[in-house]
Amino acid sequence: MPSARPILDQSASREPAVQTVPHAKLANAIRALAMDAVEQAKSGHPGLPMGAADIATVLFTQFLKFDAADPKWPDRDRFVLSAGHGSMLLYALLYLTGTAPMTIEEIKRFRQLGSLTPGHPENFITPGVETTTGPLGQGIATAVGMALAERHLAAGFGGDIVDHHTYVLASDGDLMEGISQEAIALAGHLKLNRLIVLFDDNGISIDGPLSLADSVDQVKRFESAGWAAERIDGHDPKAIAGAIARAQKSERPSLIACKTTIAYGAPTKAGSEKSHGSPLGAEEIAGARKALGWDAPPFEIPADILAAWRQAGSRGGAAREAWAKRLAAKDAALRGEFERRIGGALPAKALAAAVAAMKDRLAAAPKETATRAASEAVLDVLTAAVPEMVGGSADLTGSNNTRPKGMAALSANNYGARFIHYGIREHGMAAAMNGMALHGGVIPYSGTFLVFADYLRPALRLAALMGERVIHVLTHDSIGLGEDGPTHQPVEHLAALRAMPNLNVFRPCDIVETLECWELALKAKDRPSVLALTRQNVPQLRLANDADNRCARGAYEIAPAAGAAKVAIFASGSEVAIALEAQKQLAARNIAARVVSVPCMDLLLDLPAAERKALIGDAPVKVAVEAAVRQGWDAIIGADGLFVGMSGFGASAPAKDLYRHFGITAEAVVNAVLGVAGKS
Ligand SMILES: Cc1ncc(C[n+]2csc(CCOP(=O)(O)OP(=O)(O)O)c2C)c(N)n1
Repeated sequence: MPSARPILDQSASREPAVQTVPHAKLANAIRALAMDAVEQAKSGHPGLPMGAADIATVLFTQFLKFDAADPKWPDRDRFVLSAGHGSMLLYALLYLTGTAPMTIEEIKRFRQLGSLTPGHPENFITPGVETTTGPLGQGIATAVGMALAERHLAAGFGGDIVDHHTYVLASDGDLMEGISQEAIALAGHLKLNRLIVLFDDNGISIDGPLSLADSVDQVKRFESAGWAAERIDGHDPKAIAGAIARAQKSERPSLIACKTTIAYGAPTKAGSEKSHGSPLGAEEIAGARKALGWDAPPFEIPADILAAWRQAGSRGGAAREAWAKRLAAKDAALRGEFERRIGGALPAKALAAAVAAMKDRLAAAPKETATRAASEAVLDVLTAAVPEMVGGSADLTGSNNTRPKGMAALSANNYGARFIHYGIREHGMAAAMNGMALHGGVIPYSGTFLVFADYLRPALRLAALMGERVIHVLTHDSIGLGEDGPTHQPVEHLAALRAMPNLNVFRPCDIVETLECWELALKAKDRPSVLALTRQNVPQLRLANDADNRCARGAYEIAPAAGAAKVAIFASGSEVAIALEAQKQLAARNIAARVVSVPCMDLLLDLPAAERKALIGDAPVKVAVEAAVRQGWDAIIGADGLFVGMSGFGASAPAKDLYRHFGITAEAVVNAVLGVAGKS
């Protein structure tokens, strides 16, 4: 466990000037940069960086285990600025500690196009930023996943190479958001004692004092969730250091509620919402400089102060080197496995062999089964081949079929296990999964009902934005779930998920496609995936033993037309069987139809135009069949295409009755085609 190592009394070889830099000057460097950058950009949030500067200074100069020379060092402590609007705090820290490539020029370009200093922190833009934050509550919930991944990997690889903390700076807004409740409950339950949340308890949000809308006692709230929690003066460096030192020793995750003044140092705007999200103005900044005793011009950090900060940035170098030696001394197989997993490479051979063997079995003995059960069979095979897969469910384990045989439940007594009971916390689950993926070494997958994608969507959106490999198994994917009725029957969800950039939405039609879609989801290293799966049984439609992954282009012709196609029927998931039946009925009327299975519309639409057009073909009549709303399908069938699906909410009844009632049948497809034929 890293101990408190104050930089100011550490090394005999240090420059005398550095040794004498007092805390206030180090913190004021952050304040000055935040004020000046926001002023220059004419937009941004100076209040939080100025208020939280003391907390951040103590953390970064005395506790945080990091090395500015290598911001990706796997055993570094993670720091998550949950209140992403305070991004200048993080940018100032990166610059001051000397984390390349953050420079003063980038600070001057705060919030400008192409800069390393966008409005909110983006992990894919700025080295040293652990996760994208901005939507309040996401950061703290993501950090739970990071802390969980740390414990999981420590159990697997040993505490001598995985041994770090996750620190969060959270604001009032973070703690007011509902997702924070899911996150703190999960962290408390799992006793994630490497998680330390520093709460910037300034009592101010955008509308004014928090008393307008909130009267929660956060310390009691966290305590009731199983955390250690205490209140301190967030401007007293000794109090901050004492609390962090105590938190590091705690058996539980820790909340440190740091009482602060927003925009500390600003003469008239400190303590007021006026400093939250707008430039302070020249006069106020001049007053703050005076009050803080900061006389350096804008964007200039006096050499002694910068040197002290740079020293803080490099103080973890020795720890990193020692860690690298410990890793190098490990058994070669274990080291190789650790490096592979942290690097995110799949065990390619084992995966390919597992997929091929399962295809052989399915070709020899086809299976009619629900695709959710197909997914379970696939997971039995894949989780054996890919040990970094960590599963879970939001209390629907038996329905989502995400727990393969023999996968033990992860708990505070068994962090090495691979199945997480997230509880009924879809949003917290998805955010924690993001944190695990960001931490590295883990491929998180999990489950809930497709209709509850709405409950996790904000976290999924961040996964898509960040390009993180998380896999959501979303079962009960249509009216085909039957009796639970319209509250549980997704209709708009496929369209809504397909609308999200950089997310692959898979809806396999049978067990073979389920296997292929899982393989694609695992291989999609730079994006999240959704697998939309049925509750009801579907026949195995892919009977040949195809060596290639036919789902890889998003769509493929599953049944060609006998002769030149007059009709092309496109379908996904459970409706592919309906399309194939319609093809037969049309053939009986001498109408040649081809059927195209569309397991992933996103991949199809991403194809180069010529390839996409060739797959879609030029049959004069195009029909799409999907037990969901039409939106999105026009890209394939055109505005004049025929659509057989849903146009409103479902109903409570057995699945077969619902398909008939809503007219999603082979006969309906045939009638739609004949209707067009009749008109022409
Ligand atoms: C989910 C979400 N809702 C709303 C916002 C817009 N927003 C940004 S900061 C903020 C509240 C600011 O209050 P606080 O969290 O206390 O931050 P401080 O004023 O201390 O900087 C709001 C509502 C957001 N970023 N995320």
